This record gives sequence, structure tokens and C-alpha cells, in this order.
Amino acid sequence: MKPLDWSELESLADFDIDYVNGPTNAQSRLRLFGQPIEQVRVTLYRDHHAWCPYCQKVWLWLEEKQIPYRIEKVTMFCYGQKESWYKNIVPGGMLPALKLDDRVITESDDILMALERSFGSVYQGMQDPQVLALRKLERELFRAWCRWLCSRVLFAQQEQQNRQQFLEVVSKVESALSSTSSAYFLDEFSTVDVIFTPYLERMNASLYYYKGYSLTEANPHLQSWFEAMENRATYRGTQSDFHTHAHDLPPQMGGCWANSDPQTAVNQTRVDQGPWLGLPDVSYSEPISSRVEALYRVLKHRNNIIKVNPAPDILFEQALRCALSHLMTGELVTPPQGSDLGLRYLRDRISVPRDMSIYAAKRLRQSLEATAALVGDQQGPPIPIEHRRDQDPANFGSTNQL
Ligand SMILES: N[C@@H](CCC(=O)N[C@@H](CS)C(=O)NCC(=O)O)C(=O)O
Repeated sequence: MKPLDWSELESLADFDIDYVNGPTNAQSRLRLFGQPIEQVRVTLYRDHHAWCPYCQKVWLWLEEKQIPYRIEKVTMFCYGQKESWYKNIVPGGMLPALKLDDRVITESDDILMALERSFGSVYQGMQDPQVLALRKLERELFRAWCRWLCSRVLFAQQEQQNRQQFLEVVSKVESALSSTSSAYFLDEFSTVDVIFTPYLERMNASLYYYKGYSLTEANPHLQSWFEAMENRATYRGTQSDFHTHAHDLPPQMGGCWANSDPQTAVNQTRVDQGPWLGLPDVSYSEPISSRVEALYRVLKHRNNIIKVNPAPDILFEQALRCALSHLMTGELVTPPQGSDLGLRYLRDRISVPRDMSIYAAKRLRQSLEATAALVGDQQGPPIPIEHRRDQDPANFGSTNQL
């Protein structure tokens, strides 16, 4: 079978969403939630790749409260050059920042408190005693996670101790979740869930990949919490996956260290080489639009995707059509010899939710891998761990087009 040509593929890419008023998504530059544009008082400055956890916190809060806002995307140091216009606003270049009327605020907690003063809180506010206690628990969990994930230990005993300390804090989180009448941290969805979201998501991904430990599978209340979160369109729009976090965290955290547990090696192969469907990084059912979404997103950026690929353009252009044909028809189409490396390079660089949602990414990775496997087992250049300049948004033309 011959691969579909670009116009045939375009005719299948019937996917579009309302970026301004529709569901939460990583591509929007303006969110109105059905309100007039004159109501916009807020601009959120967040990173291009949706990798910054503190940005996710503010982003999710704004989506939950349906506050009209603009989004300006900024490059993180680890993947490219910080925009000079941003340094004029925030000289240190840190993210997130938020402009409320004419005031620029940094520090995600200060941002949430300023937003609460103007727009009200998400259930209980940031200074509520119960919220304050849970915010403290979130930081305690964060520190224990960093100690386990990011310490390069010399002795197995130290690794064991770091793991044990993390698990002790997790049991406090389990007990907090078990003491409410909902699946959330309080009796209703609240600021506390917003605050726990970014790092629980990153802990779930990184511990699975680097420590062979599945946070959700080992902890029933956390499992129910993730399920409840995934019922919210707001969270789904900001949600990342195991592959993205396993490889975005090392440069941000200054290194993530794998242990020698045999389960770690099994999990790493699974996250890197698939099959991606069935990984415990998502619990809701696959939407019917996942393949069309993946196709639509690739078509939108296909020229740059081909340009940045290490395989020669002519070879990769055809190989990519073979993979997209598989994605849409289920039929395997043999790509040119030598294109396996290029297909796997792309497989390894799909970022969720920056490029597409979680199931779309799984389907696309699956098709890229199945197509590559027809001609060989060459892997792409390894994903760097000290920086991610292989993901510089400048390579995608206008840096705000991701
Ligand atoms: N305490 C700050 C932490 C913010 C922070 O650490 N931001 C990181 C990204 S996660 C940052 O902007 N780093 C500079 C960069 O990566 O370009 C907050 O809560 O907002």
C-alpha cells in the first residue's frame, strides 16, 4: 500500500476546537468563557511547553474560575533563550507571572492570593487554616519527593531511607484524602486540589519511570483523587503524560536518578517504547477524536516537524505520511529504508499537552513506532538530560505557534 498524500491526509483532519470559549487546552492565547473581551483584566505569562508546574497551578485556577484572560508564552532557560520583552517585565525571567489590571505579580502563591482578592476563591481560600495545613503538607511531600528522585545516592540503604521518608508523607496525604466526604482534599473541589495537582502529576510520572513505583496503583485515595480530577475538563486540558514528564523533569530538577529495581527498567521500556495505551497516566476512556486530533496537530506543524528531524527531508516526509496513514487507516505502510531513526526521533519529542492531548499522543507514538519497526530498530539521538534545547520553540517559526 502507498502512503496517503498530504491532501488526502488533510481531508481526514476534521478537527477543530473553540480555543477562546471551548474546553481547556494548551494552545489558546485568549480565554473568554463566553464573556465579552472588555472583561479581560488578566494576562498569564507561562512557559511555551506547559512544563512549568507553578504555571500549571495558576492556569488551572483561572480555568476553574472561568476568569477571562490572555496567555503570553515564554521560553524556559532549559530549552531556549528567554525573550527580552519578558525580561523587561520580570528581570529574573522566572515563571509564572500574572498581570492583573496594571500590576505584575510573580510567585504562584502570591498570584493566587491576588486573584482571590479580585475574583473570590475556589471553595476555601488560600489563608483558611485547613488550606494552610494542607499547603504545608504539599510542600513536605514535594521535599520528600525531591530527596528521593534527585539525590544521587551511593548506598542502597540511603535510597531505601529516601523512599521510606517519601512513603511516610504519602501516607499523610492518603489519610487527608480519606478524611473528607469527597474524593478531593476538602469536602468539595478547592484551591487545595489546584495546588497539589502539578506535583502529584509529576510525582506519579517520575516515580514510575525512575523508581519503578506507581503512586496511583499503590495508593487508593490518590487513585480516586486522580480519577476525580480527570473528570474535570479543566484538568484534562492541562494534563501531561508519563513520557513528557519523565524527560522534561531532569533539566528542571538538576537530574533524576533511576534506582536498580527491576521494575524501573520494565517501566522505562514501557514509557519510552510503548505500548503507551494502558500506562497508569490516564484513567478516563479514550475520546473518539484522538487520532484525528493527532493528525490535525501534525499537519499544522508538518513543515517544521520535517525540518527539525535528523533524517533527510525527502526521506522523512514520506516516512511521516506512512505513519499518519497507519494512524488513520490502521494499515501498516512500509516507510523508506533508514527512516526508522527519524520516526523514533519524532516519537520521542511529542509533548503533552503542548502538542496534543494524552490519547492523541499515545496513538501517534504508537503509529510512529509501528511504522519505524517495519524497517529497523535504530533509535533517534538520545533525549538530552541537562537541557532540552532539542525542543527550542524558536525552531517552530513564530515562537507562539506551538
Ligand atoms: N516559587 C516560585 C517558583 C517558580 C519557578 O521555580 N519557576 C521556574 C519554572 S518551574 C522558572 O521560572 N525557572 C526559570 C526558567 O526555567 O526559565 C513560584 O511559586 O512561582
